[in-house]
Amino acid sequence: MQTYNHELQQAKKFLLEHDDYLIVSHVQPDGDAVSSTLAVGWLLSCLGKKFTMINEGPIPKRMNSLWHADELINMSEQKPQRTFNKVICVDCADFDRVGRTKELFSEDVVIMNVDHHPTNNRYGTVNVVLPEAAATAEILFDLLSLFDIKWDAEVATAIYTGLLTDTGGFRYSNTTPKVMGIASTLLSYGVDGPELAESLLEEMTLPQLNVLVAALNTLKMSADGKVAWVHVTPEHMQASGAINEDLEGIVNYPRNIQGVEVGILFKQINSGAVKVSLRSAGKVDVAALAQSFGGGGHVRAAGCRIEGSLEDIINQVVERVNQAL
Ligand SMILES: [Mn+2]
Repeated sequence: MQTYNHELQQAKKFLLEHDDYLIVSHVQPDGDAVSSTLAVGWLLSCLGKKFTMINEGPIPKRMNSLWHADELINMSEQKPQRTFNKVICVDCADFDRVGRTKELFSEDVVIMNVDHHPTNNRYGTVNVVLPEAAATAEILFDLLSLFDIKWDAEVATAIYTGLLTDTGGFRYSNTTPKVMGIASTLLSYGVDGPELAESLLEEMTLPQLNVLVAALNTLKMSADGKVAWVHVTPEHMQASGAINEDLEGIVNYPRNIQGVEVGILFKQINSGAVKVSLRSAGKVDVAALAQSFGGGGHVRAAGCRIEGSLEDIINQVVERVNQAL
């Protein structure tokens, strides 16, 4: 805890000392990545600092109504013609997770790394890494609390979004008493909890439902019933009209089958690679497994990207999971 408090103080100093920051999060940003980016932006705007928020690609549409989400630049559409030497990376387990935004980092860049992934290798000059945190948003709640600022419903909603999405709606084992305490405080700041649960967790688009149906039709299980997996091909994506963010949550379906220890989603990418998402019921450390394929994540939720044919990669990964069992 002492280290964590010290790290938070270092982060505070970093934010007070400089100006003109670039705030980035990981490629294909999830709720925590987006809300953490916005929460840092909100804090910097309170401090009267200049900042630019950017991601390699688009943010999930369901997050468009969050505080200044329209100012979070999609680099694939609009690339700033300059570089930055003060960069804040949020929710990025390793440096490569920032994707193409690293093209905007100057040679003398100083990085502040704020993250909760146990696989984080502390690539920053300033690091605030707390693997026990449910979300990077939880760390940002602690960081913002160190400043003499007036909380409002908008920043509270951003942080609540990160907590809500990374805990699967306050259900996963990372839903600690501390998380519920923070959520309670955020509700008192005016967060509309039921509305966020509806728009972030419940609501589906028709393409999203259709790609789920296609994926579930590919369900396979190991002979002992402990591993279950589904896959999605570019053809499935095209036929359903789904986009990448629509795949979020699909991996939970094979994982949710009674008796299954590891659920996997294989997403075939056009270029001859496969994105693998792994969910564990607890026995298998899927972060370690994903890391051995060049990926990373959490003990119960991790992912990686592997070059090769869909069939080969399914065989390889399922075999490795069986070994780990
Ligand atoms: Mn996260």
